[in-house]
Amino acid sequence: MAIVVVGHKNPDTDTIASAIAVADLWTKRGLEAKPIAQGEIAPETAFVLEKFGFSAPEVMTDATDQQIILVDHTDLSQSMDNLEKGEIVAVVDHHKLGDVSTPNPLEMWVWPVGCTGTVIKAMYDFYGIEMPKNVAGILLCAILSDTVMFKSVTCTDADKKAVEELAKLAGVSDVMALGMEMFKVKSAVDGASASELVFRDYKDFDMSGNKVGIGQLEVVDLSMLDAHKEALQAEIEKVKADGRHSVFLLLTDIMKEGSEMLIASDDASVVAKAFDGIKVEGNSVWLEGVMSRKKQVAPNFIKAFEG
Ligand SMILES: [Mn+2]
Repeated sequence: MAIVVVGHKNPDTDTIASAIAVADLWTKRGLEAKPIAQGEIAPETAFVLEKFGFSAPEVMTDATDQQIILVDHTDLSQSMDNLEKGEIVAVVDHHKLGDVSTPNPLEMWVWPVGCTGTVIKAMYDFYGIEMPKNVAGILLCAILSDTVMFKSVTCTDADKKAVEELAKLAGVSDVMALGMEMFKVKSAVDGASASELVFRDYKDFDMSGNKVGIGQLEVVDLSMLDAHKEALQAEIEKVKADGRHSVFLLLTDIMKEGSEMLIASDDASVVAKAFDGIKVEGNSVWLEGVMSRKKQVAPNFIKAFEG
């Protein structure tokens, strides 16, 4: 039975591209493996797969009796059902170590870089296996996506170097043009409801006993959202009213490299506390240079709620 290679729930481009690439690498090492997904793929990922001639991996959610390789996550909450009834044989990731554990030794490749794709490039090199052109293409896109075209604070020199080499392998001459094309697909907001947009990339946090939601929409140009802002504000007010202290929605402009944050809160003074006394006018604020919820927003609010 083929080893299943799986990324996190609510799959993004890195998770899907990494599953496909690692399955290819393992199969070429003589261990049959197949990529799977825990759910439907996002429009950005569909664009990337189509561009390089792949179809979406089969959806599978139960790990019972499977041999499994985890990519792009090690948190039980993000992984397959019944993971303990399967056997994890390898992990390839770039996040903090989560809470999975194994009874047997395993192969682990976990690096503090901007994307799992960067780790996988190094694995092909390590095993001396030639990477197919189309695999190079999707890994290249995964790195551009995860690092927001090198602008995220999570991006490292290793990611940039991997992109350079992958672009050669994939025959992509203009990496930034490909990235823009991809982010335009990701930015598409017309036709989506306010609720879909708020929850497209949304996480709830427990901050000193307060339930706080933070969503994020990344677009290539904030003006794309002008017609939607009122509805988005109304939607986050609604989400807040459902048992939360605050809901924040980051509207991230990847070209201007900053975020407008829409605010719905029982006590909006936490925003000034979180961001050095910044002045809030009405229910939104511009956060210059802020693009990462994980590194530049959630930790600030966690501290603000503590104080
Ligand atoms: Mn990733």
